[in-house]
Amino acid sequence: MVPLRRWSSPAGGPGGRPRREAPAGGPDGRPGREARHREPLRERPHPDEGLAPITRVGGVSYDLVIVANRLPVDRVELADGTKGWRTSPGGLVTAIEPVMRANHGVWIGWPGGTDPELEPFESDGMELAPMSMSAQDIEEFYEGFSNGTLWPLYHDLVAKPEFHREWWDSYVRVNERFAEKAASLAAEGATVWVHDYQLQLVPQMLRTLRPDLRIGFYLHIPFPPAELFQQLPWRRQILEGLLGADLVGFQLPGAAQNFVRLVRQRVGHKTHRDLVYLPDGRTVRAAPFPISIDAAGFEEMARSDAVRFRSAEIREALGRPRKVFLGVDRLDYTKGIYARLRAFAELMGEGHIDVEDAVFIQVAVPSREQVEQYRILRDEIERLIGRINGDHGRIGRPAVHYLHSSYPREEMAAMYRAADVMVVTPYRDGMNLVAKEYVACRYEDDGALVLSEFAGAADELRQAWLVNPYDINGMKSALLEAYQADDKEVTRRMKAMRKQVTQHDVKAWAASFMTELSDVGGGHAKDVRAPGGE
Ligand code: GDG
Repeated sequence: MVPLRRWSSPAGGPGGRPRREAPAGGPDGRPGREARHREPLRERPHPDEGLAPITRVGGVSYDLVIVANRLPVDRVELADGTKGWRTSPGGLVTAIEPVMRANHGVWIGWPGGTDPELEPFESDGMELAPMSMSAQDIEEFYEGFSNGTLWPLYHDLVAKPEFHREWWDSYVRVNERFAEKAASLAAEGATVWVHDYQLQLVPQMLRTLRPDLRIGFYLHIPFPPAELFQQLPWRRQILEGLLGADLVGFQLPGAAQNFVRLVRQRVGHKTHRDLVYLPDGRTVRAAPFPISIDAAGFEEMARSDAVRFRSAEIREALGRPRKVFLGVDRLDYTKGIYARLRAFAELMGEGHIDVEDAVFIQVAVPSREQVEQYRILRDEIERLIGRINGDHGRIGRPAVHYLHSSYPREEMAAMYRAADVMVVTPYRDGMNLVAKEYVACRYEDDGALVLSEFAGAADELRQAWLVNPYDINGMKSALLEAYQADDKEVTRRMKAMRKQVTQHDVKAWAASFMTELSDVGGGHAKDVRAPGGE
């Protein structure tokens, strides 16, 4: 296996249970080769001493309030037993951090674990307000309703959603607490931006508490078609919760249309195109805002000496294969990791790809480890990789290099730089930032992207080798084509994709959402029906 350095695991992962502590350096516990002569690419948790509590004058509050399930930092236990903070990975963090810094707002969210509620504090120039979660909240609100009901339901039933009334009750309670916290921190007439499926009731709850606020909501995952959404016993409450916002943002136009259609059918409000007219005179807009990345930041990182050096070192450690395939995903059943590895293995089995020629690096970032389905998925993937390496590997040359860990951004950039073929094959994905990050790092216009049609990113990255992840043969053909494509073809495609990603970066995404949010809302003079719905 490649001695990639791990990002030291937090003592309390989501759910407050200990995660496997990762050794520094190589997976065997010895320092990686590079670690002996160079400062490792690693993020370190910082202890509490560095944190300044925010001084609020007379209960002063914020003009911009971000409300998300997670804070951009995790509460972790340090080696000496004291508590500290560590920047956490994830799509939302990557996207929101620059917006927060530019606007100097406050971010409300859960730092992981079950510590009691802490005072707001400043970290890395960002003001953060931690929310507490009890073990019951984690089990019923987070692992239960959010990840056991909504996540599979919103991802095309890739897994079977479970409906439990006590999970729903917990979802309502936690949403209420988030809404109350936001109401207490927002200045008069402030803008509040609520994020994602865990907090869909917050907009309406917050509007009831603070009618003066301008409220935006953004859904990072897909919004399902009516045929699936209507299975949800609490469908109407969710729709009404979202309608508390002035602007409801989605990744893709289809999701916004699904929402408007459901509001018309299930709540009975009058709608016209992307607008919903409420009986109280408010107008709500539902529109697509495809999220992106800090493209310039990724490119700069990829160009840095440290990352270039590290990327060469990775290829060297892999045994200098001619081609490197790469997958980087949270270990989630929506991401299609199993199917892509099977496709790769079949190509090896059929002699199209030789292990002396090509290897696959699969990074599987630990995720939702307390949820049964995720543990089963991990076992299945690890069994498959064992079989692939047993069948196709040679001494010192495994076919698949599997890394179950998370890494600092620089290490990710080094992997993106080291990879000739990036393989992103989710069954369903709101956007998929990994695909865009890969493109941003390929500043030499090389590198092939194999991308699922069912990732939101496929709408923009049309020049990728697009695949249906349910079609293993189709996926094999695309992998092979990408592997064999000549440089000219690869460059033509990558150039076009780079143009798209650099021109539509996360700054543009946030700016367009904020601009729309400041434009919408207010009254209408429509004669609307009182909600009848169902
Ligand atoms: C949700 C939606 C939507 C991953 N491992 C590490 C790490 N990451 C970063 C990646 C990327 C992000 O996490 C993952 O984002 P994705 O978009 O690929 O997927 P989700 O986590 O499922 O995100 C998704 C997204 O929200 C944003 O709206 O695109 O559809 O499902 O940025 O780089 N970062 C670091 N170390 C890791 O080990 N530092």
